[in-house]
Amino acid sequence: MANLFIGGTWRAGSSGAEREVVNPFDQSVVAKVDEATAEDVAAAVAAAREAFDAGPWPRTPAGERGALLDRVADLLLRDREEIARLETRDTGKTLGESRQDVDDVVAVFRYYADLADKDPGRLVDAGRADVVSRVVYEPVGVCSLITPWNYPLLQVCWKVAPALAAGNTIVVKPSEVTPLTTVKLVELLEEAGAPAGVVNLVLGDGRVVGAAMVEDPRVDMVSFTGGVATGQWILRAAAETVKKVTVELGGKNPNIVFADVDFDTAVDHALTAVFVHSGQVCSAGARLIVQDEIHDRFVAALAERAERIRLGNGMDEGTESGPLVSAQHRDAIERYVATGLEEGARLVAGGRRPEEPELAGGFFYRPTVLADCRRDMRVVQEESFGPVLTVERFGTEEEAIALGNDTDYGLAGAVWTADPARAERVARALRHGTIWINDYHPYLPQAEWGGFGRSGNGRELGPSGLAEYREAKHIWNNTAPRPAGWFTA
Ligand code: TXE
Repeated sequence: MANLFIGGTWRAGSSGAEREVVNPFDQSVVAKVDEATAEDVAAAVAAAREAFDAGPWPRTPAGERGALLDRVADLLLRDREEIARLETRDTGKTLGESRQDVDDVVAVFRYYADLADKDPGRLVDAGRADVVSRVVYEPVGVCSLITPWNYPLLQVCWKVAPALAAGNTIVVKPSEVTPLTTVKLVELLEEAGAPAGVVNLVLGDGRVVGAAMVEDPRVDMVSFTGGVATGQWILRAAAETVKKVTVELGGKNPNIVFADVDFDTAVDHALTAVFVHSGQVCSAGARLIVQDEIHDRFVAALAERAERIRLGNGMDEGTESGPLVSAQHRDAIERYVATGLEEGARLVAGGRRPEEPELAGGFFYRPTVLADCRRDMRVVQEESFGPVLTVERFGTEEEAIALGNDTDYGLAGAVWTADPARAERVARALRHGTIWINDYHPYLPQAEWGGFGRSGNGRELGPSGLAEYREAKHIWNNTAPRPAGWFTA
C-alpha cells in the first residue's frame, strides 16, 4: 500500500523513490516507504488549503471535532498491541515503553476531544449598552507538523490532537528514520472519518520535504520538535512568510539531589531519569548534580546499577534498554564521551559498546556515567541525546540553583529533598518548563509542556497546547450605529 496521504488518497511519491526503514536492534528492513518530493508537498499543502478554505472542517461544531478525536482514541486502543510492536521495531525502545506511549496518546486525544468545545470565547464589556463585544477563537489555518525519531507516535499526537480540535487542516511529516506509527495514525484518522484534505501525510528527507513544508506560503503555522540547528533554520525560513512557529528543541536537564533524600530511591530515579529509552529523551535527566555529603557514595551506587542494566531486543519482555536509533547517532555518542574524557571527566560506568555477541548487530551503547564533571565542560552543556550521565557536585542550595540554571536550555529539571520548603524554593528558582519534586518524567495531558531559553518557544499539552492552534478574533458589534461625529465640516 502506498504511504503518502494527500487530499484523502493514498499514493506513492511522484519520483517513485522509496526509503528503507531499519530495525535498530538487528538492522533488518522493517518496511519500505514512499519518499515524497517537493511537488508532493505542494500537492499536500494545496489539499490542506482547499479543505481549510472551502471544506467543512473549520466550520464543523467543535463538539463534533472532539467526537472524531474520541473515535481516534478508541481506534488507538483497539490496535494498541500492533502499534506498540511497530514502534518498537522502528525505534528499538522496549515494548513496555511503546505500550505506555499508546496509552499516553489515547489520554491526549481524549483530553483534547473534551476540551474542543469547552472555551468558545468570552464577552468583553465595551462600556456601551448598544455594543456587543466578544472574543472568539478560530483555527490558524494550514499547519505543518514536523516530528523527530525518539517518540514518533507521542510527538505527532501532541500536535495532531490539538491542531484538529481547533479546526485546522494539517500536513504531517514524521522523521524519515521512524515513520511507521505516524502512517498508522493517519490510517486511523481516515477510518475515524476525517474529511478529505484535513489530514495529509508526506514522508521523507527533512531538508527537502520538511523544508518545503516550512517555505510554502500557503502554510500558516509550523509546529516542530527536533534539534536546535533545525529549529533555528525553521524559525529563519518561516520569517520569510511570517508564519506562526512553535519549536521544542530538547534540553540538558538538571537532576538535583540534596543529601537529606532517601538514598536508594534517589539513585533508582537518577537511573530512570537518564537511561529510559537509552537517553534519547528531550527531558532526560542527563545532568546529575549531587550534594557533597552523599556525592561519592551516590556515584558509586549509580555506577554499579548502571552496569547491571539489561540491554537487548525491545521485543523481549526482559529487556530494560534497547539500542540507539541509528549507527550515525551511536557514532555521535561515542564522540561525545571521548570529548568528556578529554575534558577531564572520570568514566565510572559504560563508555563502550556491549560485548554480548547477540547484540553485535544493533546500535547498542552501554549506559555511561561520567563523574568529576564541571559546569564549563562541553559534555555538561551540550545535549548528547544518548545514555550518558554527567555528574557534578554542590555544597549549598544557592550553588545547586546556580548550576541548575547554568544552561542555554530550559526544558525540564528535578529536585530531590526531604525538606518541602526547600523543594518549593528550588522549584520556583529553576528556569525550566517542567520541574519535578521528588520524581522524574511523569507528564500530564492537562499540564503544559515546553521550554524556556533555547529549548524552544510555545507550549504543547494543556490549554496552551490548544491555544497555539487558535487565533483570537475580537468582534465588535454596534447594534445602534450613529454618525461618528469626528469630522464635522
Ligand atoms: O533532528 P532533526 P536529528 C536533538 C538531539 C539529536 C539532534 C539531531 O540532540 O541528537 O537533535 O537529531 C526534520 N526543515 N533532538 O538530526 O534533523 C527531520 O526530517 C524542516 C532533540 O534527528 O532536527 C525530522 O522530521 N524539517 C529532539 C525532524 O526535522 C527538517 C528530538 C527532526 O530532525 C529539516 C530529536 C528542515 N530543514 C532530536 N531538517 C527533541 N526536541 O526532543 C530536518 N527536518
